[in-house]
Amino acid sequence: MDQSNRYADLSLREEDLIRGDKHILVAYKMKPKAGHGYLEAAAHFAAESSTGTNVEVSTTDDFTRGVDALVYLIDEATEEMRIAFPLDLFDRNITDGRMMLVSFLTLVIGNNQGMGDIEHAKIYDFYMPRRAIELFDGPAKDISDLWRVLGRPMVDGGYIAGTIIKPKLGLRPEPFAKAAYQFWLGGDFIKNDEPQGNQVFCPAKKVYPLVYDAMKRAMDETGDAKIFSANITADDHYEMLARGEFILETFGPDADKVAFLVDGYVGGPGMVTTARRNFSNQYLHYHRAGHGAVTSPSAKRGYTAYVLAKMSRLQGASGIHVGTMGYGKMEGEKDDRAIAYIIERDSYTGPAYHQEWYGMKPTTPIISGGMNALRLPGFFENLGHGNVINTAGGGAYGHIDSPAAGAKSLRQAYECWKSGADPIQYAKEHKEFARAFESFPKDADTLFPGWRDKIGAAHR
Ligand code: CAP
Ligand code: MG
Repeated sequence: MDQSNRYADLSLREEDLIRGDKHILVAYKMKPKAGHGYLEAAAHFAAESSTGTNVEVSTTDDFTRGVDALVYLIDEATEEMRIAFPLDLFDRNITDGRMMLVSFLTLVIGNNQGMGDIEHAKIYDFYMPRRAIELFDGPAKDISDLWRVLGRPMVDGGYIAGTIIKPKLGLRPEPFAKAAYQFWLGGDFIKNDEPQGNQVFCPAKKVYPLVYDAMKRAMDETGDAKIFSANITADDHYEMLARGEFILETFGPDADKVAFLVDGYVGGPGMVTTARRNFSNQYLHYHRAGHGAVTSPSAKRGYTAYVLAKMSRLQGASGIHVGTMGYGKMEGEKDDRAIAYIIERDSYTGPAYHQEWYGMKPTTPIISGGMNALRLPGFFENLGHGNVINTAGGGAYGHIDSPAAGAKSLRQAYECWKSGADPIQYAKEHKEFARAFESFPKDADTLFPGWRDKIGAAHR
């Protein structure tokens, strides 16, 4: 059934929709199944994403039609489809009237995934009007709260050198805490790896007291504050509360040095909001493990990593993993810096829409995935700044001298870039950075050909 006379209005102008402040706009790459007209398929897509189905129903009235989602732009040649969703379509909390991300997802990327007349559709950008920005929680804490704890300037406080306790699983409490202590002798920030929680061989109630003890010893020995990002991911709301409360009680007077990690993609919006609203005094660290299923460039459905990061800021992520922009081990490219810019700036023009955030706190770009000291200078040059959290697992625990040396090599890489120094020259004067070349020789050969001779025997 062709519903384009109801669910499409190509006369609508995007600037008018934006000025009207009553619509969420969504930009898709959409391809209809063979044999289906583009506008017809797009209109059906909008119907299924708002007030309709595949046939007219007798119960529709004029008010219903007033909240139809409307296709307002198509370009079959580029598979471009843009839809305007009336703000009133979206579900609101009965508790406090706020908006919820799950309603956004279930409408704009719900039933329309897998329709019989759609080959595929993927969101690559969306626009939130001011009223929607006002109605989402946004972050409670941001990187400035971490800079405060670390004794840094509250603006441009710079690079936070972090790691992930590796191996990913398999450490019992004592070796786990020892690994944390060893890194903290040189670094700032440690996170649980995304699957680490309360495994039978490493019970939370045994390991976190030991981690806190390691933190205190490292702080005493270095004179610097340290931060731990503890995983409170769980299916059950009350389990999350139990984990968070235990961790805060354990870290007691140093609970301000604890961030809470949530595996936000696999856990879903409810889990993120449980953390955001029940522990709003803690930095909310959003790990996106699993996101590649929909965000990978090879995925034709779902949404992009840019969209995921933008949604996480609305939900209140203090920081989210944004990838390594082609410098690490995960999929990515230099232009992925847009994923950092949309979450850290108050105003940014993305691939389809300009977005103002009206003072909503920024979400920190968290850089992780195969990073080490050698890869960082190029990364910072591409991004243009170092106001990020970097968690390097292999890059710290794979350093041939020690995790502390690995941590120091990460910071030295940042200082090298910030000073504009030549990495080879910098390596001659900074042992841990030089030893990163020996630790990751394949990277060194690729990034700094002839490095052995150039650095010389200084730090063999
Ligand atoms: C990195 C990591 C992170 C990935 C996630 C891992 O470890 O801990 O989970 O970075 O990817 O398990 O692979 P390494 P992303 O530092 O040892 O690679 O940050 O892109 O979401
Ligand atoms: Mg991990």
